[in-house]
Amino acid sequence: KKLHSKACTGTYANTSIRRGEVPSDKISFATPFPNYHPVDYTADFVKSGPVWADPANPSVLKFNTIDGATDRTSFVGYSVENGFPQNPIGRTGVTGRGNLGKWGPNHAADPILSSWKRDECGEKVYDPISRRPILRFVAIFRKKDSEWAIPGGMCDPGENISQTLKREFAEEALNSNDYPERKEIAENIFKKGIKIYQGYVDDPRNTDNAWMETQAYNFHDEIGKLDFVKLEAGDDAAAVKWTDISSDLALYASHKDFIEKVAKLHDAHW
Ligand code: RP5
Ligand code: MG
Ligand code: MG
Repeated sequence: KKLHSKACTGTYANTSIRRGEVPSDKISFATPFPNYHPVDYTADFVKSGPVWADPANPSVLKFNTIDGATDRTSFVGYSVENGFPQNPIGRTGVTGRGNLGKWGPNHAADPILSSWKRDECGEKVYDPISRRPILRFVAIFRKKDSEWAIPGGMCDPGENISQTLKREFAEEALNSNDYPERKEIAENIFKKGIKIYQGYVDDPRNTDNAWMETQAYNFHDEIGKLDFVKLEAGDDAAAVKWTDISSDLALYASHKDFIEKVAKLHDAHW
């Protein structure tokens, strides 16, 4: 599986900045590539030093450990070259932090809420070809990227994974920013989660020195008791909806891989 398909060709994330070219056989930093000419890019909104961003100079940071309230450990492991953390998957054509706040790993959480697709009589709906029941999940539409995605987000400093999963779901799929009382809905939904994935994410914002890592959890509603929860897009989500799961899905970053794992876990149509 190619872990870098969205992070080493064309332009960087949603900018017009061209990534330096990285032939597919030169992705690994272990492969010599003397003609490598990455573009150095850190977005102005990162450079301006918002609370969630690291200082411009990484030499004051402690890598591969918990550094104050920031988790700089990695699920993959990485080295620090000349003071700069190095992308464990390889070259991306961009140095610096791009749109990401942290040098090295930027930790996120992805909450995948699933339930069975049902007809008007409440019976499970089967795919006519695979003959497997169709699973659905709550997807949001990412404003900036114009792509459907899991309603995930960055871990706040000091927050544990279960708090991030609930908070991000509440913000993006329940609009808890405008209706704080809806945080409680998320508290109740996310009780028994199953870890689907932890590791590197093929995110279009990744650079040679900053990248996304996530923990994706599935919260499955077997009996459809959550089908009536009122979804409302909030924060950086422009829309939210229950989405049928199949291999035809096109989703942000590595999210399709996570959804495939959820489908297989429940023996659902894929
Ligand atoms: C992806 O970016 C992760 O899988 C997660 O869904 C998301 C976190 O970033 P924001 O939604 O906060 O932009 O790599
Ligand atoms: Mg968010
Ligand atoms: Mg998000």
